[in-house]
Amino acid sequence: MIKGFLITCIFFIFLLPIKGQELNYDESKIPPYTLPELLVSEDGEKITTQSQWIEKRRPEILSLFETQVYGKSPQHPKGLHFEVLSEDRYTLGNMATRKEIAIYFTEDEKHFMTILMYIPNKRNGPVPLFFGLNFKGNHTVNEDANITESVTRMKPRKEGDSEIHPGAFNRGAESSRWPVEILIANGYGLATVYRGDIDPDYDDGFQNGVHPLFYKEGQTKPESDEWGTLAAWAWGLSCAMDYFEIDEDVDATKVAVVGHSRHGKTSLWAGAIDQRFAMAISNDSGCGGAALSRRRIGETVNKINSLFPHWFCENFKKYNNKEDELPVDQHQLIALMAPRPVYIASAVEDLWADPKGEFLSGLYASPVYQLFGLTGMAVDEMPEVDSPVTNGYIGYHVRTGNHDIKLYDWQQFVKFADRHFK
Ligand code: GTR
Repeated sequence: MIKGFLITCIFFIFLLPIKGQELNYDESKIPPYTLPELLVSEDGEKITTQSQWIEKRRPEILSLFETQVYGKSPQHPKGLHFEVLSEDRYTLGNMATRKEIAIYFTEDEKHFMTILMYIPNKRNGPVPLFFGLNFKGNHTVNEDANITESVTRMKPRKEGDSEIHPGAFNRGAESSRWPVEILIANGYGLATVYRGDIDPDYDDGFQNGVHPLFYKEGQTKPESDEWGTLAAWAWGLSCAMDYFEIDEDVDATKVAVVGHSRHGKTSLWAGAIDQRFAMAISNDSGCGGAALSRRRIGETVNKINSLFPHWFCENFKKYNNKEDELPVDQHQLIALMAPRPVYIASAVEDLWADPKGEFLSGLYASPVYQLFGLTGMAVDEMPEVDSPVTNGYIGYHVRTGNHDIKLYDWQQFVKFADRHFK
């Protein structure tokens, strides 16, 4: 653990500058920038009504994010089907029912992801749900010994090694990030999927994961404007929505898609491509998530594309060190949620993710909510640490501490969901 941390520090301190990627953490060194217009369409028309936004401007912005940032995803496959693999009514001290559901992407059932779901036993009908990806496998989310262990898939350590690492992570290893019992006690269900079920998180030229299922004849990797790994993850979450719509225990009109860090980027993109998600929550999502790219503080487009060449579409690399040429910025991604509620969470020590840039995206997305007669961000200035802003449809907090998703974050998400779902 400590060894891993030290290696990461050494990596960031030494290797990045060597690659010519200077780190800036100084507000005063942010170059002047102009954000792309939110409410002026490509042909110069001013967007002043909801219908202009819905019919004209939103599709333009969505399409730019699709072709220039995350990449276009295919339709849900024809073979998409589901199977409830297990159901246990007496889990978490008899407070919850645990279900595991296979979401098969193909008719032949060779490619699937497994949803782990907890539903409160005390309920009067279908329940609202928090839903998001986990990093290390479904079995790491809770100590519950009966969760089926995910097949953990990671970069092979050396040539010839397998990408499958059995037993790589202990049961409950990530439980601090998933306060299941608290969600259940508050009347919410929780559903989660291991990201590696959809696409393992390393650059293998898109040979594993779901991408090859959609290659046209002769195609060996996505086109420049087609999906990278983040888009594949978001697409997988969207496929799960098809299942939630038929699960009688779930209120599919109240599903909040939630994610930390790279999964926070994913939850925002999932909320953009699939408007059935009633809320999106991004925790410490940073560059390519809630943070404005043009601020170039902490992680930049060039850095993220070098460290994680598989996350975005190939076209996004055109903007390495050329943020001003990006036809969009991340406030427009937040705006794609409108009029649905969205929550942005930051951590004050997480300078790599640019907390201020995360706040500003929410602030600058707010004019779209006004078109719907709603308040987006309810303040104009970044709030103090640990002082959540939750009056509007764009919630925000910056919490004490480091890059992580903690109980404090979840407590704010529950309060925000209570306001909008109950
Ligand atoms: C970092 C990456 C961030 C963030 C984070 C995470 O290394 O630079 O953009 O996504 O990983 O997902 O934990």
